[in-house]
Amino acid sequence: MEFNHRSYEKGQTIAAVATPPGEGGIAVVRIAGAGALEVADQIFSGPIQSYASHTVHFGKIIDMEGNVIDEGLAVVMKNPRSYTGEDTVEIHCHGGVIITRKVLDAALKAGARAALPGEFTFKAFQNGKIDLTKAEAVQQVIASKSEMAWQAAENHLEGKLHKKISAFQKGLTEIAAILEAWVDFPEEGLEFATKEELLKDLLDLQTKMSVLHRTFYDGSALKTGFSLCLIGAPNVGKSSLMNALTGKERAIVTHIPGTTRDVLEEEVQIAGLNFRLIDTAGIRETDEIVEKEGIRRSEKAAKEADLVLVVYDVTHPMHVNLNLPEKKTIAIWNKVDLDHEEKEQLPYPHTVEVSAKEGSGLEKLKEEIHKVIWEEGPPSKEEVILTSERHHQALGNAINALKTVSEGLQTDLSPEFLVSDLRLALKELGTIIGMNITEEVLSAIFSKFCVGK
Ligand SMILES: Nc1nc2c(ncn2[C@@H]2O[C@H](COP(=O)(O)OP(=O)(O)OP(=O)(O)O)[C@@H](O)[C@H]2O)c(=O)[nH]1
Ligand SMILES: [Mg+2]
Repeated sequence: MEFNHRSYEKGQTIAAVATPPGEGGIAVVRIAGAGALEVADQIFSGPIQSYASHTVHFGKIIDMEGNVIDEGLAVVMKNPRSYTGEDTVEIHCHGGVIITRKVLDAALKAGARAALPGEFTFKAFQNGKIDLTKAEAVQQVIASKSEMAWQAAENHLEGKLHKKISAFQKGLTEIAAILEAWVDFPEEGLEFATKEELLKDLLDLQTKMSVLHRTFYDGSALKTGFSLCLIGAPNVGKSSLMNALTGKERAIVTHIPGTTRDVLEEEVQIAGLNFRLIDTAGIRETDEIVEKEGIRRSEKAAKEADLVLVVYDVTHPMHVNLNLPEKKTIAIWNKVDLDHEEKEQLPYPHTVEVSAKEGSGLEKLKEEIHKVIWEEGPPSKEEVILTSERHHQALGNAINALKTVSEGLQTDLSPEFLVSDLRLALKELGTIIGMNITEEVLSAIFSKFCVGK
């Protein structure tokens, strides 16, 4: 459904199922808006409107025809002390598909409107309960697939990104004020600071902003995860390794070379990160048409992967001709549980010995993956990392505008121009936290949310 927040009028009462569809212990139907208490009152056995805020009540949930749907709890939160800042009632019923639909239907018949995706969070943003960086973080926290992606989103939710952006804004506003005074009283020159001091402060801020800007490389990787491709000659144990790393019997394993014909994928968590682990057909010379196509796909998968694990059998060292980039390749000697001769030196800087069969060496392999991914060390838990393309772009625009200012300052450009570029940088920073933002951008942000959040 297209989310057009213009259709939402302040104070309208909305309702949605806030828990995922399917069977569960309980489900929650959320009602928020000026009429939330009235709506809930009509479908709950107790006098909701007379309950104190932040209290929980047991009762029957009843449809508009007076039929009992279920029994459950009503949680009452009165404005402004709720997520959205408006009156809110959450009805906890049994987690069944039919029950939750009936409870939601009852709320809609009692006067609520079906909530659009992200509309509760949109209300929270519009009512000033949270700024835009936090609103965006809400969805990211929900969508996080790995420990590290969650940590990055959680930092935004705690307001750390907002704090950083605000600090940049404050610094730039001070510089802008001095430059503006210079525009107004040119004959008095720069009264409150020398040009050198001003330039130093400006470059200092520019550097800090650039540091944050660069974190987007890590941030986007955290968000989307990494692809990890197993490649090698037939029968070396790629599929066995896929199964050992995922803890599932995902791929067929046999002693027959050429068992895997297609590209298989499975998500796996390694060292707090989300990986798409890809198993491929063994590479060899063949005229067999299906296998040939499988090998073509293997090579393509390896080329596109963030990281390649090239697997060798210690008992039959056999080289495959692949042009793998050294930096993103880890070589694996597999089957070290079997008797074998002295191993030769492989042309890759990262080499690990494992036995997919016995599970030995897997921890070392995970450590090596971690090392190769985070060449310069992983981000610390506290580090604020940009994860949104929108933030990355706005910060980049702000930095570019500042570059024009610092260059202009050095070449004695007229202060009017400097002020105007500085204002531009401030405006770009403002959009990150939701100032002067267009309706289209807001719609795009909130339409990615789930319904009920
Ligand atoms: N002893 C021992 N046998 C292994 C090990 N890993 C795999 N094997 C055996 O080697 C054979 C091939 O394993 P697979 O995992 O199917 O190898 P593959 O690389 O996926 O082979 P293709 O799909 O044909 O390219 C099977 O008989 C496995 O049981 C290991 O670490 N030790
Ligand atoms: Mg296989």
